[in-house]
Amino acid sequence: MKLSPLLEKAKNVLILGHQNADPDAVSSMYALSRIHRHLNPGGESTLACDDMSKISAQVLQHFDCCVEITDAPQGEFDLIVLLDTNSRLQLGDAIAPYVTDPSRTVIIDHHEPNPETKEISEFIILDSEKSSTCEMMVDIFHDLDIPIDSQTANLLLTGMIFDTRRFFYANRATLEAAVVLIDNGANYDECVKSLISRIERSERIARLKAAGRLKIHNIGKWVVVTSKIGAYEASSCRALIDVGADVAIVGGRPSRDVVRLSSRSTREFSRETGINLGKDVMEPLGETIGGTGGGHMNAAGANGNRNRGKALKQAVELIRQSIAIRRKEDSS
Ligand SMILES: [Mn+2]
Repeated sequence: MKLSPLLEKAKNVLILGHQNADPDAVSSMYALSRIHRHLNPGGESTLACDDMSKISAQVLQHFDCCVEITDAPQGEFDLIVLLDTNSRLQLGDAIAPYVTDPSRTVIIDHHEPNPETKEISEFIILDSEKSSTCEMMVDIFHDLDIPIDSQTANLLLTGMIFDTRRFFYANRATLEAAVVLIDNGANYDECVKSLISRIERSERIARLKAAGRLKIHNIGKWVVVTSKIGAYEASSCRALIDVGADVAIVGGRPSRDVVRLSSRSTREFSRETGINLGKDVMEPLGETIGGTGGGHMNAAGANGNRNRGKALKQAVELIRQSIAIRRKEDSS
């Protein structure tokens, strides 16, 4: 598929990113608007998404990039380009209705294709091997022989750093694309800095309190911890895992008759014990606290209105029993 004739012809392009657009989405949207400007200097592009993440706003501000991104695009568009997503669902309710004509819709994305992808667009550039959409944009600039300005280079490198978790998920092509961006004026230090954000004071206090009130339960080789706080129970669980727990269960009581439980475990714990925090722990605890519970293997929660202390004790017992049963099965 040739992207350049489509962009050369298009007078008004609508450039879309997914809901709660992250730095990979926002930076690739900006980069595409630069490509359009280069190919069709008289044309207009409108950038839109259903809300932008806090960190994306911070990145744009860090680089003094005053690009306008709307959640209610106005007017007629000859071409629509979806970046960093390939489904209507991920665009959100406010933006999805703009995607109507596959013959005028382009998708540039690095996620696994969705059954819907082929229905919404006839022009798909999709590479799920790529670690970010920003990395794909570097290739597009190269293929079209368009120079990358330093502002765009900074934003694209930041998007790559964000999606690769600072190059934890990267291969040779990723690193080469990063070098291209640095050669075109991106400043690696500034890109990393633009993504650093300190969590709010109230949340940090909650995490520290959770650590201060900690109970440690040694179950075989596993360290299971429980604690109680007012709010921020999920954040506290993450913090406790970072400090060294294999499993963290925190009970929050944001108001008198509300009890919220949150839990996290390491991958190593779930892989070796087979314990699913959603099914094996939070589902039964939902009943104990007079509500419901559930979730995933390594992250789960429950909401109710009573028995916070009892539920935390029960959580530890449920984990102890599951481990004991498994041990018996292994030795028989
Ligand atoms: Mn992405």
